[in-house]
Amino acid sequence: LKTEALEKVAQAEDTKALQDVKVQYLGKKGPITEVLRGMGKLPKEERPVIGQMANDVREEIQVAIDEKQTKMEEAALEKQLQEETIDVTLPGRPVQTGGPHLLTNLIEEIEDLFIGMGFEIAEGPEVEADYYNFEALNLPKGHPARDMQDSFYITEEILMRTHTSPVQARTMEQHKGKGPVKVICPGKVYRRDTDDATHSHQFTQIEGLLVDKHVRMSDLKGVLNAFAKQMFGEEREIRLRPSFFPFTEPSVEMDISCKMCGGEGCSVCKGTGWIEILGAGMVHPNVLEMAGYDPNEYTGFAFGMGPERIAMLKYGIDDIRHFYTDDVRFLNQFHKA
Ligand code: FA5
Repeated sequence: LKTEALEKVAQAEDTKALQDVKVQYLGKKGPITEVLRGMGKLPKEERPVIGQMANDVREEIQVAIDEKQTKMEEAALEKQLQEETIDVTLPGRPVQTGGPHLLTNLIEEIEDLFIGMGFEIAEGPEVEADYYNFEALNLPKGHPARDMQDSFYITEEILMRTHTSPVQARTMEQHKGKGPVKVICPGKVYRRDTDDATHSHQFTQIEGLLVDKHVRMSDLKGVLNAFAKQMFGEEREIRLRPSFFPFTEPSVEMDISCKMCGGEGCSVCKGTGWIEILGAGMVHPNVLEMAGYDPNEYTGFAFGMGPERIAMLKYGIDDIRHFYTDDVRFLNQFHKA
């Protein structure tokens, strides 16, 4: 019986078969239980001998089953480990990494250019007082030129700034009418403009302001020329047109020849061959005076440019909306390695 049971244990191929063997030989209806149950019928002197023997056999079969069970579990674990092995020598899948937006990079490039000419960086709030956005810039309430910049008002006196020019007024005020000011002010601005290929309702500007004794229009021209040549290269054409801003007198606008059509005229430059990138001029005496500077002693120039337009011209981007729709296929082209 014992040999037969041990053989079956050895032959069992899975836990189910092993369990069957256990039930068959050690179960309640198994032969060993039967022997033990029939002990009462045996002569007294045989009982200990038979009992001992039955217990020994049961013990031996039980040990064999337990060992087999452990072996099976180990084998199963081994198999699982082998199947789930990770091949660490396989090349990894490339990880998509983000990077600074192309506008962030361009703004930094422009900042570096002006820092190289001795300018410092100044900042101001995006939620601005009507006073700094308009009044301090010679645009009193009801001035028709306020319509040039359709605004998002928050209250009657507070709005989303429509340009970075309020930082001019704030910076001059901080200097309390004394000493030179030479800053550029990058930041976001907001207008109720209808979005199209060259207009966005939220865009960025970089303001420039230089105030000192004896600053002339030719200084403005020199700085803008140096900037444009470094930004676009010697071969691109630049032109200054007379213009109007209430906070500068005289005022100009600077255009760069269109890269898309090479000056022939296309949908981006609306057939003109030129794209306007900035407004500029000599700081109006009223603006100097309101900020505490004596216009008889000090003069200055200021400019405000649109980095989106500059990026479009520099990289040949045909629609300003690409900057703000977050299409990674577009953005990835401008990631620096
Ligand atoms: C101004 O905002 C003046 N504050 C600029 C200035 C500063 C003049 C200092 C004189 C002295 P303007 O509205 O033209 O001006 O805007 C300046 C530049 O911002 C434009 O040349 C253009 O490059 C960009 N810009 C204007 N409106 C938009 C728009 N909706 N979307 C994208 N860029 C725009």
